Amino acid sequence: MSEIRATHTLALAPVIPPASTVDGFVQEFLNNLNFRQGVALSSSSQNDRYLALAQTVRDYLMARWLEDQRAQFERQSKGVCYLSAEYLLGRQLDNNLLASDLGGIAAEAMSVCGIDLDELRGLEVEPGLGNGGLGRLAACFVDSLATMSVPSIGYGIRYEYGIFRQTFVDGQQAEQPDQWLALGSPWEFPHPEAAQIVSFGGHTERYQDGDVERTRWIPAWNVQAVPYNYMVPGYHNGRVNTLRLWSAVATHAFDLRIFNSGDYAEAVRAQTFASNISKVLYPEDSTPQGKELRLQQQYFFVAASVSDFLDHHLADGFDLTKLPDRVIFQLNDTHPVIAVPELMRVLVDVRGLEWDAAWEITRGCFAYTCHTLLPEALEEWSVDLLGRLLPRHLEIIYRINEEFLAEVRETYGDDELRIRNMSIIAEHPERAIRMAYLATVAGAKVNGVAELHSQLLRDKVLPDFAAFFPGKFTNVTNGVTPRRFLRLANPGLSSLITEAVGPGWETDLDRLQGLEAYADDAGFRTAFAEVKAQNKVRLRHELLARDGLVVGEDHLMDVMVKRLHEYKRQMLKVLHIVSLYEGIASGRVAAAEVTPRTFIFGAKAAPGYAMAKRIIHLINAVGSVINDDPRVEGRLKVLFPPNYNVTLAERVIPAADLSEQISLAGKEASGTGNMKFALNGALTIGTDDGANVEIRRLVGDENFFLFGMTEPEVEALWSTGYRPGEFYQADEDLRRALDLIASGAFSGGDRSTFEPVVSNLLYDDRFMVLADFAEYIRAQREVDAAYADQDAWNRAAILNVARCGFFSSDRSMRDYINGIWHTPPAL
Ligand code: 9GP
Repeated sequence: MSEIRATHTLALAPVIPPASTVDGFVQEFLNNLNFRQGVALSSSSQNDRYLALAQTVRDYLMARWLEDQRAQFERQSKGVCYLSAEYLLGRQLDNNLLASDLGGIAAEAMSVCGIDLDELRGLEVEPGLGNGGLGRLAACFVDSLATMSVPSIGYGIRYEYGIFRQTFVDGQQAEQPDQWLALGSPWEFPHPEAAQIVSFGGHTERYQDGDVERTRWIPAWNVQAVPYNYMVPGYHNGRVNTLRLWSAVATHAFDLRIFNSGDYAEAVRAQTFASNISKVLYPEDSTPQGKELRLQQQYFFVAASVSDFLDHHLADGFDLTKLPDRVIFQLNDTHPVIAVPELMRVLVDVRGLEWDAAWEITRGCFAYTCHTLLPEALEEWSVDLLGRLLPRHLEIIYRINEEFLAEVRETYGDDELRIRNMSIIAEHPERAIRMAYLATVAGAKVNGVAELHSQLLRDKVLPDFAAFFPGKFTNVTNGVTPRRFLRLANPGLSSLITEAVGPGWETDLDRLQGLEAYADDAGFRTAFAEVKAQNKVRLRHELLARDGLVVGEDHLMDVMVKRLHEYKRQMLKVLHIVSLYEGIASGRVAAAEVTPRTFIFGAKAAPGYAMAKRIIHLINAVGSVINDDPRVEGRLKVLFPPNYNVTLAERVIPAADLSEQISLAGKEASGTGNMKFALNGALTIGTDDGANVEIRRLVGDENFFLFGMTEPEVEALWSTGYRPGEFYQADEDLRRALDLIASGAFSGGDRSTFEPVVSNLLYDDRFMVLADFAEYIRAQREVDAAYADQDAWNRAAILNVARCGFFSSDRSMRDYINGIWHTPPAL
């Protein structure tokens, strides 16, 4: 970076942070309020105060941040560039106060100024730059990298509008734009002077460079990628890493000549085109949509990131053949995979390397994480589209494929079927680039995100590649940051843990094992139960204030929060609720016999995913009938707060008793919500899927409610021909529940409203809800029985916490470092 290279003596002067005292904090806060916000304390708005507070926290972190950037550049040791199209960051203020250990001082300072810190906290709009698990994982990983002092930089997109804001209109999902930037964004640092140019379209041409024939790309249009830097502070280690998100703007603001002629729309056409690229996050987490713009987004951010790294992070005269010793670009799912041909293009066309040397470098610089098992989520780009948008990249991909298939031929001979199966170019239904294949061929390592997922990836999704590249495939089970999801989200439990096992567990989560001994301590169990009860009260207040929803008092808190997708099987949960309701309403079951439960849902559906939206509608419809029916009063409650996000997760998870992880086996790659719940002392009811398998193994069968088919059983049932109607006929509870929905009982008597949901289950049921229903109900009865013995339940919950230290994202990072990145230990 040019500012780092400056040699003027003043440039070497240390950056002095404000004094770490209440007075120092107050002074800095008032300075920011006066000189940056331009207001006096007496006349400042709450928003001014929030912004000044955020600026003050930044000021404390600044010296370390600048020092870390300088040191990283000077050391030139191997670092990680994490390429991710999504970062679901959550609120920054509390996290940054916690990391920098300024919480106490800030609270006192605010009270000196007559300000309620909690009120300011509530003003922050979280940057929702991700859809769900994938984006939140990336946010956990950058937190861990900073906490473990690993030289790294996260690259992504600064979407002007993040994941849509969900509202319900008559129980149906409506999507509103997420205007997270509207009231100012104090955590970012724009650097327009460091913009990169990113090109699109046009054609390629050959030319002679001395004896060598070379290719150049003559693009049709360019946009500027403007970086916005975010601080990523490590926890109590004085380290501050960088997240660099790119925003697209036109290379020329507008055409003054056309503007003056009166054609205003045409005059700003380029500006509109460019800004569209980073306008909005695609609200999809499983199927590619809005194809062209999405590919533009992907190329936009990886091209800017690769150039940024090569131009600004390498020492002068850096020998590019050593690049694999200097950087690893981690590809977070297929979204950034176009970085592979981009690096090849830069090395060959721009830096003048020979193809073979460039390929050697490229193969050493990338690693690929796959996050899915759904074939529709493995992106493919039509050759036509990719060739139009990135003609040079298409040529490069063709050559990579040609050389790769030649190697395959050398091993297997002319086994055309195998060659067709392994080709990076799919031929049907249209010619398309299989991005997962490209990533697998180029990546030094390919990993799945839980043991079962990695095994299925090897055996089912990419078996030919696993055979061809022995040793390339590996597993890194996901993790979550204990700082945000335990320390911040659950202060009560955190204090209890610290009292029991001592300080330091936040960065060494295996120490939670020390809680094992306390599971048999009656006093500790009581204290643990008290914390859970307080967390429920906190949630009660939150949902009342946020959405006017009333949580049942002394209820088992049964929670299913995650994206709405058929494979996750929110429908199974609905059928359980309807079945309980039907039992009481019909008089067959006495209300007093049913464990009082509040069911909490949180879920956004992709706007184009009709079935998912119908299921949301159904959940709300079931909720409004049940919540109004005096026959189940005090027994059943169904709450669906809209717009589930990280901020709400931090309230819901610590209050949960039961964590619903009920996907069809073989469909959920890992899940990370499952880890957050277990760490916060909820018991899981779950299938043998994703990371549930590892959670169950660690917490013990007796502390986990397992149900449902295993993945091989699912496969076996499919192959013999699955007929959901047979399960419907065979199970009276199931029939009653489905019939009640079909009868219009939840739609004012209108049978047509939920008919598509019912018939989808009866005649298709791709995710085998009906096949697992009976087992699920059986497991839920076990839950009721277990919950009746509160003391035993608390013991099991404590053991869940004690045995889940493995699921720290710090451990995931260690696995990446040791098995994939080989970055040197932190200094
Ligand atoms: O669906 C997976 C989820 O199981 C996993 O926990 C998460 C993080 O690895 O990634 C999700 N995948 C996607 O969102 C798209 O591939």
